[in-house]
Amino acid sequence: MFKKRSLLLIGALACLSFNASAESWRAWNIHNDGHPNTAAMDRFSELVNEATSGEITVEVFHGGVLGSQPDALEQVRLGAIEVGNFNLGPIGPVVKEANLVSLPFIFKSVPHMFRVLEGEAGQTIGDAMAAAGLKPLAWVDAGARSFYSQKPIETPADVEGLKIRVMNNDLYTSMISAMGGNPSPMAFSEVQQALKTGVVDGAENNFPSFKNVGHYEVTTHYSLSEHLIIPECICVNTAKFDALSAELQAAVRGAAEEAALFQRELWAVQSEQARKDVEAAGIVVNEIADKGPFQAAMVKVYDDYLAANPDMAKLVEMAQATE
Ligand code: BDP
Repeated sequence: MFKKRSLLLIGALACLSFNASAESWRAWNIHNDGHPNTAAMDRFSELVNEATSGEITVEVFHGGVLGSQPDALEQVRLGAIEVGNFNLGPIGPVVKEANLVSLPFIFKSVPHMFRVLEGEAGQTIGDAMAAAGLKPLAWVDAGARSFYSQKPIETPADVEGLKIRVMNNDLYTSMISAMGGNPSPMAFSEVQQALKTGVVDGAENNFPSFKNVGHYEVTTHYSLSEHLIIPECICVNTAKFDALSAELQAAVRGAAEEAALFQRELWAVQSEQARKDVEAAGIVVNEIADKGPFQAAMVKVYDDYLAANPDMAKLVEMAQATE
């Protein structure tokens, strides 16, 4: 009898110690099914589970149900949520260095953006994010953002007088103001209704997001200004990550890197498909042969920003000097 009891006790203790070392993480994702990042975050969760033999499990909450992006960023910084797939745009107000990517036309293309991130500038941004509690484990693709509205936007003058929704970052309000438009910062979840009811006249985003949350159902023209190429990250609360053993850190990082590669492949295919789908649904996509006037309008945005943040000049130069 005594023996049986102690065996039971040993069994229970073994269970407890296993549970004590197992961690369950929550992950934030703003997108719904059908968006490449949703599939990539699900893949990340599977890969973490495999690579850590179940020592870390990640439950992904899609559709922004854990909160708006600025709120979720705060929660990851505080450790209330462990992981997120974040856009670097809303990170700029929290981590100044991340604002490099929110300067309009700073990157020549998506590959150029990745080259900058893989170099010294990316290291500086990543270190500053980690110091703020948001450690980037891998960078993911978010294509280029363009304007959409009820009319084509072919020159900066077409933005004049329009109320345009932007993400939460002063650089985007300056960008719209520099063209004579009225910027309206707003949570992603509110944009479709705002477009529908005319609270805003337009917005800007990439094709997958334009399609996935139905913005194409309430606008008519998508104009290829490609004024912002903003990367995203799979980011983890720094303290949580740093507290892991070296093996677990390598496993989690490896899972994020693999999920990010998967995301980039999906992005290439699905962003092209999203464009075809919105065109088939009646959206007129207009090319902008000369982006020069948009770039010229942004000179003031750069001048004002760098006058207020002279310490950012070095990062801007690094990005511009990257081939
Ligand atoms: C999407 C990004 C998402 C942003 C959203 C927005 O993936 O993180 O919240 O744009 O415009 O492209 O708010």
